[in-house]
Amino acid sequence: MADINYTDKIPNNVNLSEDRTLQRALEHWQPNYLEWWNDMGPNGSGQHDVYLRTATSTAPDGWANFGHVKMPDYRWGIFLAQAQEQRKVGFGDEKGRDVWQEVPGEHRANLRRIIVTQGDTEPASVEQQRHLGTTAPSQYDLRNLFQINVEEGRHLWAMVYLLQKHFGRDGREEAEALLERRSGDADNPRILGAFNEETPDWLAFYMFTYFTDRDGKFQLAALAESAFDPLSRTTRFMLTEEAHHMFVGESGVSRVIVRTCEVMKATGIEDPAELRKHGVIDLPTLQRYLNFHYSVTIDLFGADQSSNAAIFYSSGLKGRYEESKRDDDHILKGGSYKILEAKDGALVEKEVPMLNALNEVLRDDYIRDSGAGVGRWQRVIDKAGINFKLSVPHKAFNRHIGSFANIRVSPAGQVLSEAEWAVNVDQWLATESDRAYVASLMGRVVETGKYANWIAPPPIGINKQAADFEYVRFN
Ligand code: BYC
Repeated sequence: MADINYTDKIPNNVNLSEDRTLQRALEHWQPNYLEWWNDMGPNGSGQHDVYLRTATSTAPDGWANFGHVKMPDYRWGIFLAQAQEQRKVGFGDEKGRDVWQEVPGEHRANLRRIIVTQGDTEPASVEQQRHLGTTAPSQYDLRNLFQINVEEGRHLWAMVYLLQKHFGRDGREEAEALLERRSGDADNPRILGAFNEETPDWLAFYMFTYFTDRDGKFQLAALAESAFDPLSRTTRFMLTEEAHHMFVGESGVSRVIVRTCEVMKATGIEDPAELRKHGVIDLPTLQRYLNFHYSVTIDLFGADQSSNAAIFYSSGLKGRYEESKRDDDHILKGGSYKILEAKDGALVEKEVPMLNALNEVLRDDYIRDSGAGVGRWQRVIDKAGINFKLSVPHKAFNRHIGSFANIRVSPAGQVLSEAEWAVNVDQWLATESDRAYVASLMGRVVETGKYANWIAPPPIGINKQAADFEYVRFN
């Protein structure tokens, strides 16, 4: 069923009205979700009419409908991609067998853990971005923020659906707990590190949506391979929404660079302190933000050697990125993979069993993919004729998960002493003064078609709207 039923209280394409128990459980959860949205969702936005995209169908060509919506009235629901007939398990010990429509008892705990971890990131990101609406650089950007927020809310619904339909009482308890944890809370934090960091300003927001939402792309793609078919179908549809989030990040950073380069060229100034007097974000500060978001995000792939990852793969719960395009046996027993470890003050390669290195395999796929956008940002700088090289730091830089967690490594990949790190860290990671400067630029721009001084307008509007389109009616 590709078309979504919007006449039910909870929009869905899973025939919800035929499963009364599930419907009741979800209708019980719905007001708690709305209460969470009102408490932790976008600050002060309850009266705005926002030009949002709503899914109407999960068919590849027909799912978007644009119109002004009050966000608390957004129709969050349950949308699964269409089932693939005769789908077979594509990897692991059960390769070639029919996929599962129900959770096998022996995999229940691991599947629940994966779904909860995925689900936890969604409300976390909304909480992290909660206050950004009050400093949006334009209506266009504000609309994009809200679009991302409502979709992350829907991604929470996607995971809650799986928990409530397939995990009985435990699932219902986990669904409640997803509304109780809070990003950055000392007592009840979100599960993964990056989702407890702050997103204090719009440069951080664009970096987050470029880098951290891309972790979403890779993790969701790995889950889309799952033998548990409902998880595969729901993550496949989530991936279509994720693409827009990464676009907002990539184009956002790009527009910051365009504006900075414009001012650098017009004034001939290269010195960051002097440039700041013109109210734009200097490129070294942008690089330091990049270093932070990149390193925090690659931590999200977990430890470089992980028996969890091996179990998830062999039991068919979580595959690799683009599993079916890979030319191997999709079982991986006996294979090996090279990871890095620190030895005698240097980083050296070490061969480990492939199955245990699957977190690292996914991280390396991510690293390749995320570098491409950084290359496109570099081209903006080169085209402006400015002599500055952006780069992604070495994968051992500023890590807190895995074998690099307890060592200090420079962005170039040199193992450092604690003292060497301390002397240089302010050149590599955004300092308090960088953040205070960026915060000082964050004024709210509400006029239609106007943009803050530190960012260039987008080349084209959302849904090809004209430059002066009213994306948000503030009422
Ligand atoms: N922070 O054996 P390991 C998205 C824990 S983003 C804190 O490597 P595993 C989105 C780990 O839990 C995509 N703790 O673990 C983006 C384990 O704990 P226990 C989110 C961490 O399980 C933007 C221990 O360390 N989806 O959608 O192999 C906006 C040992 O580690 C972290 C998923 O992540 C960390 N960074 O790998 C909105 C997919 N990393 O058992 C949304 C589901 C590890 O010792 N999750 N630990 O208590 C998974 O597949 C896996 O849980 C992970 C971790 C890959 C995350």
